[in-house]
Amino acid sequence: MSDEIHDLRSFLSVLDKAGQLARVDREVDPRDELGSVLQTLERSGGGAGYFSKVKGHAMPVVGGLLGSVDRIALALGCQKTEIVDRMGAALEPTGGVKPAVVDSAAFQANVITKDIDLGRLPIPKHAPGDGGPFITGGVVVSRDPDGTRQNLSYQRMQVKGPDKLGVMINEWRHMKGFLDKAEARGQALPFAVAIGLDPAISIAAGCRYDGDELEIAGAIRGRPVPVIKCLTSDILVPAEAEMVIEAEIAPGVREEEGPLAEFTGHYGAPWPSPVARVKAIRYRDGAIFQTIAGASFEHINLGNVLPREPLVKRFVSHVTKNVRAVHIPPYGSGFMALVAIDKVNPGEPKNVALAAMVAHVNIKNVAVFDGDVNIFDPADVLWALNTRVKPDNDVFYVPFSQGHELDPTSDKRGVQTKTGIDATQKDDRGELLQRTSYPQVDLSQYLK
Ligand SMILES: Cc1cc2nc3c(=O)[nH]c(=O)nc-3n(C[C@H](O)[C@H](O)[C@H](O)COP(=O)(O)O)c2cc1C
Ligand SMILES: [Mn+2]
Repeated sequence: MSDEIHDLRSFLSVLDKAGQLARVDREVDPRDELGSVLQTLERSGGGAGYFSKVKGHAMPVVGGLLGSVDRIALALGCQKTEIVDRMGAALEPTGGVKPAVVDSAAFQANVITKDIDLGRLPIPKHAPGDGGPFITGGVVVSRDPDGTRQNLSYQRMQVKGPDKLGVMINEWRHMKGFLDKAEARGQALPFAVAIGLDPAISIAAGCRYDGDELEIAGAIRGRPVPVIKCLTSDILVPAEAEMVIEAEIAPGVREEEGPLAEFTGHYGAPWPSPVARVKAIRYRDGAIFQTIAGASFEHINLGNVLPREPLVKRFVSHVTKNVRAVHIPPYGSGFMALVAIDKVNPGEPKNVALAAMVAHVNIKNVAVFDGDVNIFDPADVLWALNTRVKPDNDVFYVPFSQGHELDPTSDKRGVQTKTGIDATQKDDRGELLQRTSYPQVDLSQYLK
């Protein structure tokens, strides 16, 4: 299946065939309406959204593509249970597949370098409290001013004028290192935004990797990502993108940017962010604009779930040989890890919880289950938490440990309390307790 996917359009047709694309043909306002439709689709188990009529624009918009485990499995061409190991393999530094430079791209069909007007693009204002329209689903391609190393990342961009963007770059991002170097020399930092992509590239961009994340996308697909040089810099961008925006950050300038719905499910505060000028926009004929609603499961899957589940699996595998499944549920904003094990020793679940807590700084709460619990089903998770946990024995805290600054329970430096929960069945009652379970039937045989 994954062989079929090489760009956005081929992924959309895979989603459509699988009944995972919700086509919205009614006119939808990109301001405050499109984001609500996306979020409603996601929370009701609907498909990704394809908006054919966006008010004031000829260009269609898609969003929510990687908002569910089913669609992530389709994107990776694997079973749902294989996602963690597929990502683990793709993130192995030795497994990277370098991109290959090509000499033409479909987005060369339409080129704008004069009278740039971002208002002509269907850039949504997603959540009601967002500070304005933001490019959120674009993958930023930047380059170390000292060399040839490229980097992929998500840096949301607020539209601040016809050719002006506010670019949010956290302190610890690779792109921040590039910007610091450029600014120290009084130089501008060029970058490109690739929009409308093979989901392997979207997934790679959310990963932290000490190299060019295009190599992760290549590893996912098992072949090089075709790339082509920008018009205004030497940056190499994915050649099969729907659209490429080229821009440049002015050195030393900061202006207020935000707020935007954050992965924590809260609005972030406005922030003094760098400012960029757009120099070129190119797009394919019939280009489709891709977006990600802030605080959506898609946002959390890309930034907090897919890159980190392999880390949790690796860390817990150090303390037990009996890992059945690992999951960072998007509804926990990336702060919770769930682990299912076939328990051998009574103390094993707590060691597993401790290991998961240090796999990534954001992991705050860890619950460890028996192998019969489906940790991908919130109903099963809550059932086990309520019927297999004796809090005085089974819950422990690690106060004053390091978490993420944006976690609303942490202090300004990210110091918070981590919680471990042994939600496995305890031996002293085990023989009395047989879990009820009804065989699952094929409902299509009953509902005609
Ligand atoms: C939808 C989405 C939006 C994001 N927005 C920002 C942002 O505005 N600023 C930021 O610094 N990181 C943001 N992130 C996080 C990082 O860009 C991203 O996870 C990436 O791994 C960072 O790349 P790096 O490790 O190469 O620095 C966002 C992540 C996602 C998935
Ligand atoms: Mn990086």
